Formats: sequence, structure tokens, C-alpha cells
Amino acid sequence: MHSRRIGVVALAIPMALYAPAAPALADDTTQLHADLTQLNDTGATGTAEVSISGTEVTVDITSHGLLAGQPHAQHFHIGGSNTCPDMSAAGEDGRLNTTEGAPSYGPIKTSLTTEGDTSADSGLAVDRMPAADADGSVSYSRTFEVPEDVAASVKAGEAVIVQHGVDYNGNGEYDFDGGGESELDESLPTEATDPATCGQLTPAPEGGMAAGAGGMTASEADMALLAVGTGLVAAAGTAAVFGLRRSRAAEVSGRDAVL
Ligand SMILES: [Cu+2]
Repeated sequence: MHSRRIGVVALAIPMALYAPAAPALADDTTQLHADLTQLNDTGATGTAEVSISGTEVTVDITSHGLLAGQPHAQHFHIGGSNTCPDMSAAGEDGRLNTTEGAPSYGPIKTSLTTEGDTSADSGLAVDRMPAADADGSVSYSRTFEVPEDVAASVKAGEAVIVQHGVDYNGNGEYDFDGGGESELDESLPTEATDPATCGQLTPAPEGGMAAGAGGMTASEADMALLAVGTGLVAAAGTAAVFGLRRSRAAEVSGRDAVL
């Protein structure tokens, strides 16, 4: 008698979780991710998380292995083939400068500055670019507005994040001895402007990586999880991961306590 009652309640819960999925899908926020990998043999790596809603974009970047204590210009590049260049694109000097990589990642469209203007005009505003700490790590977080065309490109997965700043001669600073003048601004060493990391921004699966349901919508992910019989614990976990249906998750917890 008692076990039959539990069965009925357990069956009812997946339907309760499924029903409120529609409001969650109405959210127009797009989440994107980039794995930043080295260029110019810097050994630097990083990750970038971007969320964009309308024309408001939030960018979080964490990188390691960059030249310590120096600013690292960083941008959304848009308008190339949405890829990171191969080092074969470097000239005879073996150093890949920003222009040589442009067929892959396109020109600067948004400058990921720490304050003030974020347009391409601030592309080389190194005084407003994040500096790596003493360990060569950059931690960057900022929310700002972008033009509609940039927002559309970012949402479509057509943006590439590039971080600049390379220490070719290993002397701990940007200097002209390391590679001469920048092709972008002769007053700057090319060390200050050559690409150090690069990563294509790609939309994350709806529902997030943690759901392990790449490419599915949130409701499809719910159904898939429920269909494979992962049961009540997984369903509640899904709601928590999405962070969207907290009231339902709480309700499930409440039922759990009753059971
Ligand atoms: Cu750039």
C-alpha cells in the first residue's frame, strides 16, 4: 500500500518539472565559451565566458602564462573566417603579428578594456587593458553595451577573442629589441601588440555544459534525463543547474521530505 503511493507521486514529479519550461526558454540570453590557446609560442592559455542579452554583454576571461606585470590588449575580432590562425600565417620572421592573423579572426570590433570606451578606437589603449599579475595571470570581468551588429555577430558565434602581448626576447618587458615596431602603431613594440592567445567564441549548449546534453534545448534535456530513468535526484539537479526553476526545485525538495 505504502510503496504504491510512492510510485504515483514519483511519476507526477517529472510532469511538474516539464510544464514550466516555456518561460525559461523565453530568456534571450546567449551564453558563449572560448578556449584560449597560445599563439607565437607564448605557452599562455585561458578560458572566456560571454553572456549576451540584447546589446548588453558580460565578458569573463581568465588566462595564465602571459607576460607578467604588463598590459595585454584584448578584443572581439569579427569578420574573418571565425577561426584562430595557424602559425604558418606568420611572415618570414616567424612571428605572427596581428595583421597576419586577420584573415582568420578578422579586424578588432570590440576592445575589452577595463573602463571607458570599448569600441575599436580603443584597440591599443594599453593603459585601459588588463595587466597580468606577477604570475602572468589575467582575470577580467566587465559588463558593457555593444552595437547591434556586434551583438548579432557574437550571438551567431562569429567572434574570436584575441589577447595580445608577447615577450619574444624573454627580458620581462615589451621592448623594440624583441621584434621591432608594431605594424599597428610604430610607437609601440610589436611585442605589445602581437597575439598571445586566441579562441573562437562558440555558443554553449542551452542548459549549460553541466547538463551534459550538448545541442539540446532545456526542455529536451529535461526529457532526455527523465527518459533514461535518472529519476528524482537528477531531475532536481537539472533544475538547480539551469538556475531557472528554483521554485519548482524547492517544491520537489518539499515533496522529497514528505516521502
Ligand atoms: Cu585583438
